[in-house]
Amino acid sequence: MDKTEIFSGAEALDLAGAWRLSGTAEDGTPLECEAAVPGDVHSALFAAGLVDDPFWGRNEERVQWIGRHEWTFSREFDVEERFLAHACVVLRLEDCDTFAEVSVNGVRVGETHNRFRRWDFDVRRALRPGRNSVRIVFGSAWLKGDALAAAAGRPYPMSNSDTAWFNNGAFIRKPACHRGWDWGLAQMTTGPCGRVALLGSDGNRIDCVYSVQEFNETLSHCTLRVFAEFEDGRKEEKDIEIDDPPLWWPAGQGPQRFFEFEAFGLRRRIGLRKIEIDTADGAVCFKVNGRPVFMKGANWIPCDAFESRQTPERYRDLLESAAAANMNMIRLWGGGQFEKDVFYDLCDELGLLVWHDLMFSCAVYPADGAFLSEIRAETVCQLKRLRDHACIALWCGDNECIGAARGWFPEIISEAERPKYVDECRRRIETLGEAVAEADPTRRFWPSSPCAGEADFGHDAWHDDSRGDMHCWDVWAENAPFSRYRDYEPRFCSEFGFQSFPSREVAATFCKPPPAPALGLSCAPAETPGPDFEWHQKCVGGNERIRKTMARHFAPPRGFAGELYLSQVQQALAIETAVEAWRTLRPRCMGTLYWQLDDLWPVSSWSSVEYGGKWKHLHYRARRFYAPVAIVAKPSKDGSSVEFYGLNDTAAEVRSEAAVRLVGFDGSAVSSETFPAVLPPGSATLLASRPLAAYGTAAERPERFLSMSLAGAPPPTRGDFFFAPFKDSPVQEARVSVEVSGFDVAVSADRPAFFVWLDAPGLRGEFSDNSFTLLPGEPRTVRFVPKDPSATPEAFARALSATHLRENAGL
Ligand code: BMA
Repeated sequence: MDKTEIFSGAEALDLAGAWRLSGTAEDGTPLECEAAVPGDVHSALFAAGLVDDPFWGRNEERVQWIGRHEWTFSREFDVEERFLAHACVVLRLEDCDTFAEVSVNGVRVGETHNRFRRWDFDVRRALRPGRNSVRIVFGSAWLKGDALAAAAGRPYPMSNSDTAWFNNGAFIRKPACHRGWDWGLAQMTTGPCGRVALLGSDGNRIDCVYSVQEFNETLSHCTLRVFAEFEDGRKEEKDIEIDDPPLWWPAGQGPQRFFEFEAFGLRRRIGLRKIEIDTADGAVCFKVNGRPVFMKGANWIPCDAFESRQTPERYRDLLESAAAANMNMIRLWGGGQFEKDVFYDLCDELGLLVWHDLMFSCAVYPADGAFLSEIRAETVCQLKRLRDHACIALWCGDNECIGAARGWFPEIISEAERPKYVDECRRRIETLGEAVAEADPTRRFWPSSPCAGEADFGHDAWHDDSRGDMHCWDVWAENAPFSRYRDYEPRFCSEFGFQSFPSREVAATFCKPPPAPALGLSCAPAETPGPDFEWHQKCVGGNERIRKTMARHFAPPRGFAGELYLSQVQQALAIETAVEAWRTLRPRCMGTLYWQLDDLWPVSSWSSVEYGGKWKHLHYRARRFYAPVAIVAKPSKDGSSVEFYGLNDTAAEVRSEAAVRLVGFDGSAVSSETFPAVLPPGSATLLASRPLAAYGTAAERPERFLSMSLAGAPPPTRGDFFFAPFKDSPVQEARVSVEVSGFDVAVSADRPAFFVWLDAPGLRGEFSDNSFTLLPGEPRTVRFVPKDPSATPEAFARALSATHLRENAGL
């Protein structure tokens, strides 16, 4: 979408560029440096060499003082006399974080107290021809939050950061995760993080343009009603009639076409599509252009703790990775931020629908009149900005706040007080619902994620899989086996996740990892990764959970490298177990969004893409378990047989043949069978069911596994099924050979090799496949697609390594 309209009807003077930052160091001595605007104080201090890298080691603790200080951003600029002839001149601030006093030439022109609103201050009389100055003094949101909390009379706790220093995030309208989260460092940053510009106008400035798409029943005609709101409060409308509208589809369903038009002197490009959500009988079924679509995706958190590094390239890299993994939906999670325009532009372009939380998360929030009118204004402002994006599928009131109000913080909130919090939660959600109805009546408002349905406060949406969207955390948070996922039959699972360690390459960016052990050696004491590594785990007990889970599944890890590798393998196994099981439930289940896509710093976390963009095992396997056409095996409910399902998310019937081979861990072919696979459009089909006994006795089965494939269907369509944990199976020493030619790698193995992992540390890019099973006599060629144009085949050949399960588990 073309966003120049915010300047339309107005002459703009962009104040982006080099500003001065001044404040005081930790010991109170004055401090000054250059600061890029848009930007934040942490980025500026780090760029100027005034603080150590907060990402390295345990430096995070040493930079906390920054969030408790006051910071001034200032600059000078020239204004021509002609510009001052405009009847109206405003100073516009976007993403201004958070509490700021703004003055021009020493004259106070306004103050801000909410990052999520756009601020326009009348500066015409404060400006003069020639040299001018602007000063933005940012107070500490941390201290402000503490003061508001002290005045509130009742506690308003926020959860999901056991290591946070600041705990009053509920009172301040800035990204909640700035205080730290169970995957994020605490970096209570501040600054003019978005656009700063002067706009001169004469009554014709368009404040926003948005539209309503009205389709006839067959979608062969669309009336596009385009509205413009002007600075003086005028509102105008223009209708555009479109025959045979070019439809926009989510990825995997059809092309992402756009309609271009001109209205009110602006050129716009939007995706035309009809989006509905069928919630009958507890369902959560997104229908696009009349077609039910199974939502496959992940949760999004802000892509960097440093605002200055939230660049268009980073957004593109991550969202392209999501689309490449066959995702069609991203959940923009409520503890982060309303995203930059580029995020939504890319989601439009790539066909990624957005489940859009409003910015509330894991907390009880106040609901006094001032707070409610503030969040109402913020919601109206953001929705008018964003509503023309085809990608946005719904507005959701918050993340996990119904649960927080109903039952969290028992040590802080007494049972007697509880109803007040639930009532405040209801009032906040009602206010948000009204704001959505006012600013974007074209979309559904979903009260909270998870929740059992519209305005339903009475259910435990974490464990009730009968209605609404569900957050399924038993496996990670309650240590349940991966098979627990199969016990649930969610209508839509918007969160479930399992953590892993980062790769060695990423770990090396924040600590000194121990040297890789020679193969065949066990973990020596010197290989313990140390406190810097542990610091980069923000979920209390997280590393212990990762290591204990390993003991359930695998022979002991070989050294630190083995631990890193196995942690990523088991994360992939966990999520694959869930997604495969839930996709077979279609149409009862119509969506799975795992937690989480990305990281905002290098850390052990639930992400499938590491900080910096490197894909973990999980992301490669997501590309397979989210494939539009796939074959999946899962145990029957009573555990006595294996069921084979064909999955088809495309709009066309697939006629294929399924092949199932029973293979010994030594590579021997035990038996095989084929059966027809006729997969109707948009379906999960039970193709066959076989008693376990068909695959051997209870003693024999752990020595074998199933390898499945679908013939003729678009790749990748292979899958495995294991009868026992790997540690109980005779996983063999296998020799995996690689032959490199350019960026092509021919890989082969003399014995079955599992979770074969190709890696080219130091080179950015992805393999066409990775984390796969390799059978003897079935070599494969995969291709590395470098992201840096300067990457050479020679550098690739030097960097390339291959490993697999047996090399990492088992002494
Ligand atoms: C969910 C999210 C996040 C959190 C994640 C992992 O509840 O909403 O708050 O990071 O779990 O604990």
